[in-house]
Amino acid sequence: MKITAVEAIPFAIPYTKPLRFASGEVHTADHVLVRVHTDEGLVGIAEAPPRPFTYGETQESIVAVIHRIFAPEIVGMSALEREGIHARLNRTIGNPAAKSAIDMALWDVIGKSVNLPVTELLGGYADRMAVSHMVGFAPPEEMVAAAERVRGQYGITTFKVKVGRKPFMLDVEACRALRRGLGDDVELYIDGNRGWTASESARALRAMEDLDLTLAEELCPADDVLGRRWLAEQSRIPVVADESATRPGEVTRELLDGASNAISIKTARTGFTTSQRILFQSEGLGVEVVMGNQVDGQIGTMCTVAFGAAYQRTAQRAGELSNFLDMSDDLLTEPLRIIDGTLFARRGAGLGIEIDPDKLAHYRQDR
Ligand code: MUC
Ligand code: MG
Repeated sequence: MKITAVEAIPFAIPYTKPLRFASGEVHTADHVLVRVHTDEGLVGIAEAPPRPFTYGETQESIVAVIHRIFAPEIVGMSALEREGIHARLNRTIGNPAAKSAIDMALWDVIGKSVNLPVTELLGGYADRMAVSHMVGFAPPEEMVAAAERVRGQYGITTFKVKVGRKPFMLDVEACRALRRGLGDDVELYIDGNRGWTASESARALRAMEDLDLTLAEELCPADDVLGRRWLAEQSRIPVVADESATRPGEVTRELLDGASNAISIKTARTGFTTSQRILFQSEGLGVEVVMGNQVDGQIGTMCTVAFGAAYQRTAQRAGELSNFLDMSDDLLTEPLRIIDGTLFARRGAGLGIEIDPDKLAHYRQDR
């Protein structure tokens, strides 16, 4: 099954409700649809969401690196040669979203070729995940109203609250309002996107000790090596590495430095192949993992749930699978549905999703 072409199609779909967090804002899903074609006529799909504030990639850079470097390197190879393909892609440093979309499109094509769902090929542990919803920056009453709406409409009861504003008491008050408004039955955890210093983070965690938060993600800068260790030592809840642990080597460094003791896995930046490595590494070292979200659209969200449902360690806690709810539209023929706080992986071959040609024609940016 030879790869005959790799397409990278830029598209743009506006958000109805932009997401605001300490390292940036997302108003439009300026993503790239990646399609890998094979000589058997099968086409694998995935999407690459550029996040310049974290990885330096832009929509233009993703299209360019795929068309100019990655496609010429892998056309002619077998779609099953994933290790060889990664060796070629990794001759170019960086570009994690572009590489990951190619990887996941290859898994989609492999699933289609054997008529099996990717989630079963990966691990087949479960067929669904509980959903965690991200609550972005806004005045506290709006954050509570947004969470209540999502709980009422979709049955979601786990919320990741964006923090990292200054003064940190703004976020302490927002978290307090969320706990008061939503009650004790919801799970709340926080993500600072590196917005605070280590000492602000320590003070904020102390000020929120009575709120029963379950996780604290990426509160201070990744390069504050000793500050992070100092913070993790005194934190009473697991400290999750997200932007600071985007590759297996960084995961090892974060954990052995004592800077974090849980890992966020995002298929948008490590695809399925490297996400497996990070998952097994975390499992071997005995740390918790969370399925994160890179503000993915519906294609990326289906990739996250296909991976997260496949393994016990990823399926056992709610995955971040709901950012697409704030988009005005998407590209799929059959939209994703979150019901009773749960999202199912699809039972069809590969990822089980199809692109609607009319929607793609409408939203693509290259014609
Ligand atoms: C997160 O977990 O940080 C915001 C930007 C991004 O790349 O991911 C999100 C959520
Ligand atoms: Mg994060």
